[in-house]
Amino acid sequence: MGKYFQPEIECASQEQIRAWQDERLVKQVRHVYDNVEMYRKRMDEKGVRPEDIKGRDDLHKLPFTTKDDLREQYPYGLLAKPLSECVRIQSTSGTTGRRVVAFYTQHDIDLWDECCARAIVAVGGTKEDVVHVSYGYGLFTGGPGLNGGSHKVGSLTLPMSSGNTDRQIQFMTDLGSTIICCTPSYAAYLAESIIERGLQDKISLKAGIFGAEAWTEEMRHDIEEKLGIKAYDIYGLTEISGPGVSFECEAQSGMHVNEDHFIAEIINPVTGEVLPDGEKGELVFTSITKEAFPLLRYRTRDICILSHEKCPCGRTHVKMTKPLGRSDDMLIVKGVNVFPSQIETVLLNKGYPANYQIIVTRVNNSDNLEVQVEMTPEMFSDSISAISQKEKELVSALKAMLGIFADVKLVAPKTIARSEGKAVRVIDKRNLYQG
Ligand code: DLL
Repeated sequence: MGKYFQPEIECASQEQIRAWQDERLVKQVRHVYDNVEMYRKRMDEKGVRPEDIKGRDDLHKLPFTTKDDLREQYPYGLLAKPLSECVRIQSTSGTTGRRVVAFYTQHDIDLWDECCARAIVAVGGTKEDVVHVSYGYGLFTGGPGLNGGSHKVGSLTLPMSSGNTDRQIQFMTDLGSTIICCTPSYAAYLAESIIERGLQDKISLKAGIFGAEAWTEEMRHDIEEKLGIKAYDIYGLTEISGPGVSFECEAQSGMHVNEDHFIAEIINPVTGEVLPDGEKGELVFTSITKEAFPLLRYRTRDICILSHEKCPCGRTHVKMTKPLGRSDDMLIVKGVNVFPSQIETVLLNKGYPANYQIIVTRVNNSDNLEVQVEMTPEMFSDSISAISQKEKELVSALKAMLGIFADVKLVAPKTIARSEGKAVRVIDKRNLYQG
């Protein structure tokens, strides 16, 4: 049996978890009905009164929330507490450039930190550990989330943020980092960089907490072998708090959802019907303890399977598989959420036709985004230097929209294959989703 951060919660009986969920859901529904106009309207339209929700069994009566709702309500529409009680925002990119902004009270930060602390303790973290956080800090939730969790555990926290690999490795060797938190692709890159420098013997890592993007079992084995560590998965999303919505334990076979804070459901993405354990569908979360930004039945678009099977680690909270795909077209490139519609908006605004293709590859564990765009016949007759100037303009417009570099190639008119049905806009050669 492993160690737990909050054993009485993490190993509570199913009945106890259920009782917490029933009680907290009733309170939460009242809170959002009284404070968020969108939910009040939606519930009124469905003819659902807050008092109709007596517990988890009534969850299906509540309306869903989507990323579009978050965009439309930007920035304050879904806020359920006065702004004066909020202490933080975090954010992620939206579909057409509008960002999604999530708000936190101090209570919300505390519960998020606790969820991340559970994840750190589950991989063996204690106050004796040196937790090296190489997720980005800032609006992205990765850095702040694991940082907060590490403080709760009492570990020495290195707020490295991402990038500057030489400095990462220097701190890692000088300060004896024992737990590394970053994206799996960065972990793989770090591993290679450590090997290249011949520093394998100088590092003291024992475990890694990797998430924010899809990764395969092969990648897990590769990282484990190269760094000589155990590699654990962690899942989360800004809308629901950030990393730590669920986390892997020593069994390394799916992630325990922190069910005392988030109720997980799997639905058929087309019909919205709730599916039983073991069936594959879209993961939906209801946050039952958050104050500032509580969402009802938020559709994550991640395709997963839930399981209540007994876990050897002793935790009783439901397990979710790694995301097995998306029910929308969102890509995660270099850890950044990218929607094809964002790219299309840039192209159309700049006067290009909607004939384009987005090609994502992974070279040396680093993602590469290429956008091929057809020129108009007029552009095609331009000089090579004029064309390369146009490519540069598109690179910077895309950088402004997405926040990451995309390689742009302008191609001759009518060279991108036309499709008879749905246009094939995205070619993702990474094969990250399994199952
Ligand atoms: O990526 C939060 C996070 C930070 C999770 C650090 C884990 C570690 P967003 O930027 O809002 O938040 O992106 C959320 O990323 O809906 C999934 O599609 C994807 N995702 C997150 N974790 C995993 C994972 C953070 N372990 C979106 N495996 C989610 C696969 C993941 N996909």
